[in-house]
Amino acid sequence: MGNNGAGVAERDAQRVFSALDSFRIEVPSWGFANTGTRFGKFVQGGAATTIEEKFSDAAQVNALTGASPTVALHVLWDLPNGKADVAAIQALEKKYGMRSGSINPNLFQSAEYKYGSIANPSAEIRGIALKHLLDSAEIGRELGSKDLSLWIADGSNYPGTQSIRKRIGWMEEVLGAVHAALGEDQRMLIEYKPFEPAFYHTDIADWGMALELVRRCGPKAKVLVDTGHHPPSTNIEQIVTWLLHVKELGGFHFNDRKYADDDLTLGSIDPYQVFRIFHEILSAGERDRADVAFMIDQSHNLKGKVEAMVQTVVTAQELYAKAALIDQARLAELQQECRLVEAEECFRDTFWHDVRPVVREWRVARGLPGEPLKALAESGYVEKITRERANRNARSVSSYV
Ligand code: LRH
Ligand code: MN
Repeated sequence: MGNNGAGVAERDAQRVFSALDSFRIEVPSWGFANTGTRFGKFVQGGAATTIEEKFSDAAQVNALTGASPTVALHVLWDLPNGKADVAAIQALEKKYGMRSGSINPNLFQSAEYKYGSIANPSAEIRGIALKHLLDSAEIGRELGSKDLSLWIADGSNYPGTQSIRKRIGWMEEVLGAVHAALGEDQRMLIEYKPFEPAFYHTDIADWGMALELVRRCGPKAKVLVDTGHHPPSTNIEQIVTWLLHVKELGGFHFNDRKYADDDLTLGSIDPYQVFRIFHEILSAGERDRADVAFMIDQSHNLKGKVEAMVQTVVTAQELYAKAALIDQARLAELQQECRLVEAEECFRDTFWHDVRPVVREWRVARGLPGEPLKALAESGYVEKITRERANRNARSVSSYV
């Protein structure tokens, strides 16, 4: 990344342009809604409540960044009437020029899932969970969406209260049935999480458990890595590299955290971590990374929701551009010869490099605003939605209990 003249700059600009031309990251519908913690919710007047408002906000983010044409849907939150809501979603896709992304079933909020959903000791309740998963897969097929994204909150709060062993068997049974029902080019992504809402054991707690379940399900099942779902100081890029190596990496839920599953905005706490993850992806080669889905999974409890989402996509684009500038050939040489400091400098050099000017050039060259956040502020969009939605949002409850 030396500064020896225009040649290098031109070559690097090309690498950033081609990296950003292929970079896509999906936004979550729930990232635009009023969310909080168990200690309360700070209601925002402009927050989205209806699925139309979520599509409108997602379309605004895509119009400003050129990188987020799909919006992830959470079934019970966005299609409360299930398959009957598909036509309405298709109409919104047309109206806002967006596509439905991953379909996320809700197997965690209903009373019947107190002791679990697909791992519940009651066969009747496992049946209810399976039906919701099959309905969600059907919704995905009708919307032409590729990924059924499964997060299973199941677990227990006290040792001895549940058979961890039996629950594994029950999960395999249900997940196997879902895999068998998937459409031709549909996938199921299995997300792991170490704890919360369960605080003693979680049935799918880490990448090893998710990987084993994926392998037992079949070729259409892949592992989903939520960057917030690891014990502190976990080397997430090493897990990513393993999953790429065994060709079982399906995608990511990107966010950031300081302590637990804080769902903070990507790169706000540890941008170098995202850079290291993107490096493993980019050094994995075209074919291996072709089907790795990038998605955002955040809840914006304090930041303005649309601003936070634009900021997140912009940060992801900048970190991806930096990682695309790593001189992979030189790095491999230095690594092979164990020239540690030179290798680290070669690796880190682009992380220090300010890619914002060349990313701005890419935006303008693609007919996008050079500064998305500035363009959002100048558009008056947030003021407009706040005027339109404030009365309704003022009625929404903020307390937890
Ligand atoms: C669980 C999770 C999951 C989503 C939810 C909104 O923590 O990461 O991916 O269903 O957040
Ligand atoms: Mn997630």
